[in-house]
Amino acid sequence: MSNNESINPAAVKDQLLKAYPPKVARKRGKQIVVNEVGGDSAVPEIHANVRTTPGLITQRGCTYAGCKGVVLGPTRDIVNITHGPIGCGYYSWLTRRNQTRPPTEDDDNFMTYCFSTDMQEEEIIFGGEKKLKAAIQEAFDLFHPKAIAVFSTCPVGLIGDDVHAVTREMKEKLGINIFGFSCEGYKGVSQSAGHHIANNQLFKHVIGRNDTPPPGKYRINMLGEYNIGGDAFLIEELLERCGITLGATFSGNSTIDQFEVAHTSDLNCVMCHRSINYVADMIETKFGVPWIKVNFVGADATAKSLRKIAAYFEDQELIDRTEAVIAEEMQRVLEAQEEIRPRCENKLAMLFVGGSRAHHYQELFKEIGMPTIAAGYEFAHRDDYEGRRVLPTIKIDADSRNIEELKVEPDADRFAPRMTSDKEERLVKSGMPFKQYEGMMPEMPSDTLVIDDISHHESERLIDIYKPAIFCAGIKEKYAIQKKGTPCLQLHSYDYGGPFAGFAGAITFYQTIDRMVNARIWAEVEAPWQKSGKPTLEATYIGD
Ligand code: CFM
Repeated sequence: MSNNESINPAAVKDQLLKAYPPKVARKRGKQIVVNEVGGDSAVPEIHANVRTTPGLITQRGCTYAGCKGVVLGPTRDIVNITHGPIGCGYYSWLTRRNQTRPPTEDDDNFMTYCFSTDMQEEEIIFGGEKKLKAAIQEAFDLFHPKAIAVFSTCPVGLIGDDVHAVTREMKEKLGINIFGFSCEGYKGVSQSAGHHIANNQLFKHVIGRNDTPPPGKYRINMLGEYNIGGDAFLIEELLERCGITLGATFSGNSTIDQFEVAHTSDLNCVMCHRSINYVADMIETKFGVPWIKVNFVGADATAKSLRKIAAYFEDQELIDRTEAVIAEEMQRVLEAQEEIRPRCENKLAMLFVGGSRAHHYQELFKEIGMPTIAAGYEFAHRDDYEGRRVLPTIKIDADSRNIEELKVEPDADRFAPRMTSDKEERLVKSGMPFKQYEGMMPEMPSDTLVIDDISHHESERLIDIYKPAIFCAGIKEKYAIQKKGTPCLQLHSYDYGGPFAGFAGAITFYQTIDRMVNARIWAEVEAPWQKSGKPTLEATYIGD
């Protein structure tokens, strides 16, 4: 462990900013915050969801990635066609992280295919709509899918192809659900804009198309669980053991049929607040389904989330069954913690990931005694850092105005409040956190560093200063970090490990971290001649 107690976080911030020209330092200065948790969990304001300064190496992805790769990617029976150059489709073909389990071999699963219009120079010059129509027709003829979605890449927006006109025309012609997304990579400041665009279209074109509720007494949806490395499989199994029916997951291990009936469930549980809080809000307004924030990353968090769900339905049998599952699982979890904690305790973690995991994974580190000394999101908004309480004070800028905000009204026939006002009052009084998310910062100790959209330079300096035992990030950062002698766990794909959700996943995580932070190999990354400053081999030319 480094002597982090003697490190002054404000001085670290100055160190990080020192290399920048004054204008850049001023902007980054507002995105690097020394956390300070006051009374009533008040935290300092952070600058977030703003454009990355050109020239800085960011961890971020693009809007298309957020829409196609993240939100729609894990749904197995929609043919997702990328309208654009082949690279965009290929690099968002996430077969490793997006797992799915069709119930039978005859069920559609298109996730093993990569569909693209493969735009060439000719289409960039003369337009690509004809090629897009042909691609939709070809996919229809080959697969007869229930639905086809079309995703716009940067050149599509630049040349002005109208994907919505094409999808409308083809929907009429082929008689299946076909819809498009204006999710050009440049459309927003990050993949966050892509989530919003994806969710708007799913809400307009898919959710609510089938009013027949599937069987099940206690029916919920999981929102913002993308089945990375198989996480959703573990969550599904847990819910089933407790007696809770999962109507739809947006969108890990999902199908379009599940999306279409999602509005008939009785509760929405939000895992990743950043990517999907819009859907939770819209379903509530239109159909009357309330939502709560849950977290299935971390054993304690999993237990807490299951208890919240069971409490919502106010059925003693369900509550008892849930408690029995928790008790059984926690025994194994505590045994694993006891074994691993002494080897990991007080080793420092840093997490710089996406828009929710930098928060959720702190839970797992805490459970084996590892403090998170610095954390941040790539693209989250202020509410993900500071909590939803700041929503009314977030300024809308030109970039966020660029993304459509749907006006949603209660449905004239189908709006059905799921609770009587008595029940709601009772639950709220007992602490049921409807429509709440406290954010990451109130749960981090004071004097930790919170950094939005961290740059490569800042990551390197942080590692030099704190010498963390582990740094969690993604594939773009992984090898640069490891070359500095610090192990890096990818939290976007779990490298080749995981799943990490629920109780069984927590144990796998403890074991993974134990192996990584206690491997002696990291001390050997520096070569002998780098350590001594002198060459270890000398040679003299002796001539012939
Ligand atoms: Fe939500 Fe995600 Fe994340 Fe995200 Fe992502 Fe992701 Fe992520 Mo990578 S939706 S914000 S855009 S939890 S792809 S499944 S791992 S950056 S922290």
